[in-house]
Amino acid sequence: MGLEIGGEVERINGKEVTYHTFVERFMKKNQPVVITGLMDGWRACTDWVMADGQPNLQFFADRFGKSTVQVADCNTREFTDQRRLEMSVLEFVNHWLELLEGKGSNGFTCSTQSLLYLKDWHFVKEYPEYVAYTTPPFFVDDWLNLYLDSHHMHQDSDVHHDNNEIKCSDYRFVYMGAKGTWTPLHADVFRSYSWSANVCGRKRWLFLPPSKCHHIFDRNFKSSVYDVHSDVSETKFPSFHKAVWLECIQEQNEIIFVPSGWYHQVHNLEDTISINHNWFNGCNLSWVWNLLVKDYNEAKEYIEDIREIADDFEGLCQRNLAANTGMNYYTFFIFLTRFSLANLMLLNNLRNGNDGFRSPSKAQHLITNLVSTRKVASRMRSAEAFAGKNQRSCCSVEDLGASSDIRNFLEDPNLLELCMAVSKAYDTINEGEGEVGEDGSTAAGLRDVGFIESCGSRISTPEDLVRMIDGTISNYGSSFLSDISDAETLAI
Ligand SMILES: O=C(O)CCC(=O)C(=O)O
Repeated sequence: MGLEIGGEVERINGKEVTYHTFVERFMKKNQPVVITGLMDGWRACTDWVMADGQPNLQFFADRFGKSTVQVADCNTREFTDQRRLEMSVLEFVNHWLELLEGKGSNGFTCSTQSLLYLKDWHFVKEYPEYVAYTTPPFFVDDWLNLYLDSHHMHQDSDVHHDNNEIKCSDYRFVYMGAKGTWTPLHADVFRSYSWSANVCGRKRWLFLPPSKCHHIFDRNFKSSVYDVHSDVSETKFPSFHKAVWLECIQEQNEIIFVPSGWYHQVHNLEDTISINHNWFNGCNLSWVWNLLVKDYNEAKEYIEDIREIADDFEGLCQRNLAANTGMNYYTFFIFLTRFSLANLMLLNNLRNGNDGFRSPSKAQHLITNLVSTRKVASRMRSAEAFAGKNQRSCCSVEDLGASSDIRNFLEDPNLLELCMAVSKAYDTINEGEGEVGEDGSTAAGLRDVGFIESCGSRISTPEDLVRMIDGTISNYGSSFLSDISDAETLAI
């Protein structure tokens, strides 16, 4: 039985839409969109593509051949994903070239050859000096990658070990696959947004909005359909036939914005190379927390029968959550704390600037971030994980900062690095909007944080974080905040 396609993804010209409009129409409304006009001048678009539009495989072999990458075998399912192999880029390219040579004159490949798809290559981390592209301004408010550029998500040695070093290093990827390679049905990690840019080739995307995702789950909401084009069992997935899909054919030089929680399956219609980032920010932060709560409840239910005999049941749930989901309540909380501090330091710096309040949009942005962080932190307050008796699991030595003096956070040079990166990102956005660029954030200015310390000496729980945000914001006084509308929504 075929799929019911209910419509197509909207298309816009990225040059004709402002950042503000993009946020309102697509990020906040959580709607997918295909965007043209944002890939001009990318080095990837020349170096990686031959004159006839085909991938320049020889370039990859020569320049990046030694890199070790993850490759999915598209013909073999392993649990909820395709089987992954590890190989060098050179081996991957050679396999691809063999596939091309093995093609008959009719264009079909020999059926015994496996269909390999290079995925999740942390290209930017591995080749920082080779600037393949610049992130379009619509996507630079990326808390996830900004944070991971200066911090590890996991301090806990259980989760953070050398093997994970590259795997957890960032969420900026290159994908490369021959015609026919594909990605099974899924929603993105952390329920993040993603954007995916086609450097060459074409992709077919099928989307299902979050409100309709129950159609692709089994009766118990435990497993979801793997391949929408396979013979999906009606007994197992009783309402799958009711799903109505949104379709999109993404051409070369087009970028697709994938909103939070939308299930999607993707097929490469031609030999394709794409660049892909996952990210979240103030607009979809609550999606991340909702997912953590859902996955935590599942992790807890799974080991409920050993609750009585476990020394540290909560700690065990949190370790399992981190292993399965990539984050747990504590890592997310530390992330929120650091990110809020960076926002507060930048805000303070803007207020203290000698040249006055030069960047109102930037201040507005920082406040909006704090508002959304406060909302999530406020919901986190009731979590058992932060109750007094469970603080021990949270405050392991490695979870530096969580239990510590606020000074530990503030004196960490990585926090300063995060501040600078956030500042630069918001300057980029504001420049695009025609506002004056850099606000002149300096390390010395950012370190002037007495106002934050005055709000309490420790941030160990979401309650402390909420108090710090409220306290420092109110510290600014109404004159500073008078033209920043979001500040009002902080009032409790
Ligand atoms: O391009 C692909 O094969 C998959 C990309 C994807 O799933 C995503 O960007 O979320």
